[in-house]
Amino acid sequence: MVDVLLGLQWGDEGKGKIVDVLAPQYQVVARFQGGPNAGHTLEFDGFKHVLHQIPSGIFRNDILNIIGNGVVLDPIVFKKEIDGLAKYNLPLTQNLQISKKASIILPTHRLLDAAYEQAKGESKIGSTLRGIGPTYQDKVARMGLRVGDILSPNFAAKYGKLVAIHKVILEQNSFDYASVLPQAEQEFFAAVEFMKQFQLNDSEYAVNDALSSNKKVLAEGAQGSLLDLDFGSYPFVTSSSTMAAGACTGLGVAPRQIGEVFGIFKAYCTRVGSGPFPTELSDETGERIRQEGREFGATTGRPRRCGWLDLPALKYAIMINGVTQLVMMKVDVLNIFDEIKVCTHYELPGQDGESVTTEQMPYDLCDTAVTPVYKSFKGWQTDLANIHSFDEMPAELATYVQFLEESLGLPISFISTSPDREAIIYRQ
Ligand code: 2SA
Ligand code: MG
Repeated sequence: MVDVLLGLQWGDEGKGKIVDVLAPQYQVVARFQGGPNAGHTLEFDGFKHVLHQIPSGIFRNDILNIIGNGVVLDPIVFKKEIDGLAKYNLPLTQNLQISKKASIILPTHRLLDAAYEQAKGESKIGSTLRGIGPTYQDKVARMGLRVGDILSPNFAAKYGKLVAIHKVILEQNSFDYASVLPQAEQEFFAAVEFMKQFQLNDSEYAVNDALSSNKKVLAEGAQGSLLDLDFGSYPFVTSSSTMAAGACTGLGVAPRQIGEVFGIFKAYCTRVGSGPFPTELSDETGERIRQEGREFGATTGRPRRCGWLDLPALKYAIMINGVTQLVMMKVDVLNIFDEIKVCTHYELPGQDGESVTTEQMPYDLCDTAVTPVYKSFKGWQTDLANIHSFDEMPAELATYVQFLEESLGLPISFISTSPDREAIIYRQ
């Protein structure tokens, strides 16, 4: 079976850590969407490493890591990531495969990302400017380049044809590309050559062959369910399908092959970039969460917006993904609070001026004044570092966890209490 691991919020739930923890149970770890906009942080044995495009199973030598067809891959970032891994002596040309059908991010895609954001002005998405949107746009428009194209003798010509179209758009937007493009193109073509030493294949065969020989595959999601192109707070979303169904199209596996769906969420919420965020705290409490949780973008360093846990949003994400197991991250960040809040439902303006309550995500979250209604919990105010089982949890944390499990209708399989591999509270 393919188990899927994904974020239930707006990204940065701590997926990288959990993939790394679960990895020993799998023979294959595969990325199915997104690209260098992702920042998956792994910490163990006192070291920290941020991965962007490479699957989080890469530090385990006996795992095959696959960059699937649903990914948008930037060769320049890829080369930098591989160079950054050199010191670990990993067998990268053997345990990493890249789908020939993955899309390639060109230097002009990054410039287009910036040009579109500039043109949007006030209503900009807050994109990571890694060229994600424009690359998926070209894929859907059926004019993008794919990894397999780099093996073609016509690659330079194909590249030139697409870049000529990009230049017209950049000029229409009065975007100065001439001063940066030549240098970026040089780096791009060097990185494309570099990529050729890796296994480029039709990875849908690799994944399905693994399944036929009873191997276990873990599909590693990037970003989060509330950034999904269809179900996120459109237009403030990323351009890929971040939900469980995306693993099918992004790897070439049938829906009936999907097994467990691990839904990762933080004990509070964060969002980086623009867009609606009902439980956002623009006050001192939000600032305390940001400092305590070190909530700054792993790719861009941007400060993340912080707020209390949002159950309507979480229930929605659980529903569209068919989550089977929950994993709660970063509870230790809440150790400092004497009061912890959870949004149980929303209040919205109704048609006749009276307010109505709902537990559902409103269609027009961008335009509706949503007031979160909170339930308060007493904080546990205890260090959780040496706690590894549910039985040892402080009573206040146990009450909080029990409330979440009852509200969400699912067990929380484990709870993470710090970035380290070992810092986990397990359900017995
Ligand atoms: P894009 O670049 O087109 O995908 O941006 C569209 C929206 O998606 C958000 N987005 C993210 N949100 C959280 N984490 C992401 N990854 C990095 C991280 C981000 C960073 O791990 O911290 O370092 O800033 C990620 N990638 C995309 C983005 O903020 C836009 O709202
Ligand atoms: Mg991240």
